[in-house]
Amino acid sequence: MELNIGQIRRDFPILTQKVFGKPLIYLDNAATTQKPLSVIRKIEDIYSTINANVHRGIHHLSQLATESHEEARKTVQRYINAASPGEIIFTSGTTDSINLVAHSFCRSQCKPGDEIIITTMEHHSNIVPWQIQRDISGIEIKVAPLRENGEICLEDVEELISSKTRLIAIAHVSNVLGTINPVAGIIQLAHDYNIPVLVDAAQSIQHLPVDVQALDCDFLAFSAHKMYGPTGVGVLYGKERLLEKMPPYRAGGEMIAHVSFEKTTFNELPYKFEAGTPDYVGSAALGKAIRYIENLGLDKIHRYEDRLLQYATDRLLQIEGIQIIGTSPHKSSVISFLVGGIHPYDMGMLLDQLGIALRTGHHCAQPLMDALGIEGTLRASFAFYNTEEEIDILVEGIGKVVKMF
Ligand code: 7TS
Repeated sequence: MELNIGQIRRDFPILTQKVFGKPLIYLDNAATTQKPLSVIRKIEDIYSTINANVHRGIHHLSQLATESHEEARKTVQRYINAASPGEIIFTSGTTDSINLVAHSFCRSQCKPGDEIIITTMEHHSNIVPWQIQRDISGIEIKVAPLRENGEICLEDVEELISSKTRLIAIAHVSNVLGTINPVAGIIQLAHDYNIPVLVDAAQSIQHLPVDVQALDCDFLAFSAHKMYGPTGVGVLYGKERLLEKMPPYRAGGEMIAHVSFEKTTFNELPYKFEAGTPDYVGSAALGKAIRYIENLGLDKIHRYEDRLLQYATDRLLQIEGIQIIGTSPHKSSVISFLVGGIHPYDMGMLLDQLGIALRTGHHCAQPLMDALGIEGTLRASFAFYNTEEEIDILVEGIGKVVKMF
């Protein structure tokens, strides 16, 4: 049985909305996904029934809230097949997760002149934290180049590896090009040189199975809001033996074992990295989002989204003057494009009037835009609730805009 899209769409109340009198066609899923009722209701449910601060009270509600939060951690652990719940750190999102590693790893494992390798296609959140560490810790940043069709090649990464390389940090899937990077190969290669790898899974965790033990990645970062969960929550997975060696990133309550004015000792994993009250409502809602994905089945989701990607690519290529940016055969359901000389912003504004929500601009990947020699693109990114009919309306809409110019 394949996915029943009609039924799935009924789980997402926002999709029935009209925008400017037109049915909403939401194609900005790489920025954030919409939320199913089970996730929305979970948030309401917690605030209505068990709300209390976690890990602190012996009272009944606090116990229930703590159980719910820790249950969510186990759900995440199962979803990415981590070895233990202590390896799952709740953060506020991918950005926060990468900042945690940049700060804590560089502080404890890097000396001036040591090198971090990233790639040309990284989101700013996998560039700027390393630049800040360049200023603080004196590390150098090396950047793997982009091949013609928007791919990163193992040989190019290997060429950058030196005796000073301390970490490779790479996106699993590009939020602009849609390229699925050969992370398994890069991890194997890096491990041959004893170098750990951080995988930015912000754009893969909702589309592809990610098994951290099979991949053998050392760190993995992702956001709940891009996988049908709430905003404000994310995850950093880290191998226990690496996390054990890293100092806390933020300090405050929860992350301590004992505090005196003379000396403070830190809590065990994962709490060492979770200072302050965690988003225990968000974590439980993320747990629901994961269960929603699991109920549909990632294999079916992947098959369906791949079909949408092929359909949209074929239909878009029928438009005269269109240029698709990112043509790797290994792509997730993200399509960046430009049409003739029309500025992406103008096209995006006019499509919005037709109820079509696309992303325009540099997509927080300005160095990638520089490498491509463009200012920005239009981007359509698909989720399992999108349909071929919506793609037809998009293509029709682009046709209308082209005629206007
Ligand atoms: N890494 C990648 C590959 C991303 O696509 C994004 C967000 C992030 C990191 C940061 O995630 P956050 O949840 O911490 O903000 N990407 C996008 C996008 O493509 N459009 O809006 C946000």
